[in-house]
Amino acid sequence: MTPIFNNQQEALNFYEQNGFVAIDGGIDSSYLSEMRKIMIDLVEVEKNMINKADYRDYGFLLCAPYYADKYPQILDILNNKNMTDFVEQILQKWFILYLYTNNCLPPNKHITKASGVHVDLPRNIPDFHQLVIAMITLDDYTEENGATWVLPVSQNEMERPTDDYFYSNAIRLEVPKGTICFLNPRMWHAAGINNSQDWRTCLLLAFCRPWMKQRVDIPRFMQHIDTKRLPTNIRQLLGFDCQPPANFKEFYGNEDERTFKQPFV
Ligand SMILES: O=C(O)CCC(=O)C(=O)O
Repeated sequence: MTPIFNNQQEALNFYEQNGFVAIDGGIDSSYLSEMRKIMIDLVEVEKNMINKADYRDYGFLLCAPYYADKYPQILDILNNKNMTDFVEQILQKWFILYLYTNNCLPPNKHITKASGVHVDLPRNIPDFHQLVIAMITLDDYTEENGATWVLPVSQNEMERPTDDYFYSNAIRLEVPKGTICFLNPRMWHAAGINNSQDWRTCLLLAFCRPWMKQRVDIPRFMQHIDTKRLPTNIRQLLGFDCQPPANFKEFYGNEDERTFKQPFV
């Protein structure tokens, strides 16, 4: 079994060394079950909506917050302090969501786009963290249902390892549901093959610096939703406060007057 950390500093040390770490998410099991069902339903909704013959993203949602009108609980995970405290140690204050998706592995050996050996970020900036990925397991991850393969200490390797090397040296993230697995996006990894008769599900959140562009423009994706009443911390994480300043007050004003929240440089 993969070690599960409760202490943030120990978890951070393990992450920095190995390129991944698993922590206890402290998440209510009824929330996990509810989200599992919602994710599996939405995977079908999105597939039918995209309706393309060459659709390769089956099992993956382009922007989970898009569905927060019907399923507001999708946003509740953003209040998880175990997750946000850990990410803040790496990306510092005012980090935002780069992407909020999932990777649900369909039953019976269906191959998904994450099944091959890959990294999630093509660029490497030595000694600088651009993104942190948080994979929140909604099922127990086992070898049988496709627990993720990770290659420890591979986050600085630019070359893709051969499949032979990868599968002889990588380990599986065998963790219970409700675990938050943090992945350095430069670490070589692969989703496993789901040989079971049921879905293997998770939430996948990627966080970036507030001055970076999101993978998709989440605030514009949510235009059909009344987001004004969302709590400030949730709006900030969704990227509502990261517009560059457009006038003097926004640049020089007090922190709470600014429409963008990012450290002064
Ligand atoms: O679902 C998994 O096991 C891994 C997901 C992954 O590798 C990805 O989405 O890039």
